[in-house]
Parts: sequence; C-alpha cells; structure tokens
Amino acid sequence: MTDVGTLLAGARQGRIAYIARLLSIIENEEPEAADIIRLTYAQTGRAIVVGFTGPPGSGKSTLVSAITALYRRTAARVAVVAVDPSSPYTGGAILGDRIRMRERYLDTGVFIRSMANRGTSGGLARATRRVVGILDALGFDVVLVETVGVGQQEIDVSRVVDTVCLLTIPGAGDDIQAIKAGIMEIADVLVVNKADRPGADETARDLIQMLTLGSPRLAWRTPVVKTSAEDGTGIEELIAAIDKHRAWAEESGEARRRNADAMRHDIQALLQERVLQDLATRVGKQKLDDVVLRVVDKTLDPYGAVDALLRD
Ligand SMILES: Nc1nc2c(ncn2[C@@H]2O[C@H](COP(=O)(O)OP(=O)(O)OP(=O)(O)O)[C@@H](O)[C@H]2O)c(=O)[nH]1
Ligand SMILES: [Mg+2]
Repeated sequence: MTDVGTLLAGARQGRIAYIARLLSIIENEEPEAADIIRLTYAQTGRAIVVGFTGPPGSGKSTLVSAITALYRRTAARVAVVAVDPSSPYTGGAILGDRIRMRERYLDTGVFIRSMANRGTSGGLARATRRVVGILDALGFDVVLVETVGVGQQEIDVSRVVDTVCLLTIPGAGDDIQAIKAGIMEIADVLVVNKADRPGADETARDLIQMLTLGSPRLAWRTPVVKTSAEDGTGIEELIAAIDKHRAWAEESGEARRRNADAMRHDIQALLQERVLQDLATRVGKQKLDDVVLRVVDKTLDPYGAVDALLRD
C-alpha cells in the first residue's frame, strides 16, 4: 500500500520521484488511483493544456522543446507528456545541441513524462487525460502533450487538451491529404513546421485555401502558423495563436462543451466497467456454471439463461 497523502504532499513540493510515482499509479490504474483522483480533481482546470500532433518526424518534440523554453521565460512550470513517442525524450534528437539539452534537464521547472501505448486507444486517452489532470492539479502552469497524429493508433487528442496544434511540413503533399481526410477536424491551430526549408509559403497557402473551402467547423478561424523549431522562428506567434484560441474557447463556451464531451465519455466508460464488475459479483461463477450446463442440456436457451441469471 502506498500512502496517497504522503505522495501528494511530496508531489506538491515538486519532488520528482513522488510525481512520477503518482502518475504511475494513475497510468496503471492501481487501487489508489481513485483516491488520488478524488483528492486532486477539484484543483484541475488551471493549466494551459496544449496538444501537438502530426506525422512522425514533423518536429513535434523539437517544437515542444522550443515552446517549453519560451514558456519558461515567464517562469511557468511546464510539464511535457509524450504519448507513445517513437523518439524518446531522453534522446539527443529532441534538442538541437547538447548545451541546450543540459540546460533543459537541469531545469527543475520542467517535468517530462513518456506514456507507453497500452492496448486500446480509449484506454490510452483516458490515462493521458488523467495524467494531465494530476499535473494540472499539482500546479504545473503549462502541460504540453505530444501524440503521433496520423495513423491508426492515434488517440482523440481533442478529448485530452484544450488546444490542438496539428503539424505539417513544407511539401508534405500526402500529409495534407491525410489532414484533409478528417484530422483537420480536430486542429485548432495548423502549424507548418520546418519553415526554414523551401516550400513553407506554398504549403501554408494550400492549407489556408483548404480552410476557406471547407465548411467552418465552428466560429473559430483556424490560423496557420509557420515555425522553425530548429531556429526558433514563429514560436512566439504560435504561443500567441494558442492564447487566442484559449481565450476564444473560454468566451464562446467551446471549452466547457469540449470538457463536458470528454467527461461524458469518461463517466460512461467508468459506469460500464462498474456495472460489469457488479454483475460479475452478483452472478458468480457457480450460478454461471449451472446455467451453462442447462443450456448444454437443452433445458434452457441462451436468452433464457441471461433472464435466469438476472432474475435471481
Ligand atoms: N530543418 C528543420 N528541422 C527540424 C525542425 N524541427 C525538427 N527538425 C528535425 O526533424 C527531425 C525530427 O524531429 P522530432 O522533433 O524528433 O520529430 P517528431 O515529430 O517528434 O518525431 P516522432 O516523435 O518520431 O514522431 C529531427 O532531426 C529534428 O532536428 C525545423 O523546424 N527545421
Ligand atoms: Mg517526437
């Protein structure tokens, strides 16, 4: 048994080992998870929670690092949650050079957590949302979530974050097709990263044209921002676009609507689990075995078996 109170107190003081342990309990749905959520849920909803999604190699990790550095200038505490990353956050690849990397990892205002993909995408989305919620409740001002956004395993990131940034890169015709195919539905901000490479203006133009052709999903006009995560160009503009979306979502009620949608999903899933558990307890193995035998002996049909089990 882990003492939840001790863990929470340590985590609130910013002790990394305690934070990590709390998140593991949540992620693995250990018995203490429900208590932790009960004790922290009321303190959630303060952090700026932003998702970065897009095809592998589009520069999500590099952009998250760059944006983290900028948020840190205003002394914000930043947490990064990388969902099933193909390039681990401890690798040198995420930061341009070793000096910057050392600075970042010595910086106690930054906490990085990688989440492994576990089974169903629904499970991962829920675990991710909870992990984000705990970080929010522990006082992180900004929580950045990286997910691979093109492919079968993608999680519905809009159920996890307040603002979804969808990355593409110059000349990525196929990616744009994929974006067109529906992923754009979830994008609150479109980012053309690697804008230091040729073709960024054309790609941005294509995206803007696509946005004007499609019927607007909401009153929100999805902006297209060009960035270079490598040299820092456009990062301030990206933060400004995120801020603007956040303000709009608050004012228009979209934030509340989206949260309600995510919570409905979450509660329904929990309800289903609970009902199934209760049912398993109520029915019991012996009763089930008896009924199965009667069905095998043809004295009862399968529907009648269910009726019989639920009756007593
Ligand atoms: N030229 C240029 N290269 C970049 C930029 N951003 C990232 N890169 C490079 O692109 C490569 C992939 O970057 P990552 O940040 O690992 O990309 P990712 O989207 O996180 O990749 P996965 O996590 O594997 O999906 C690295 O070699 C980066 O240095 C950029 O703005 N300009
Ligand atoms: Mg990455």
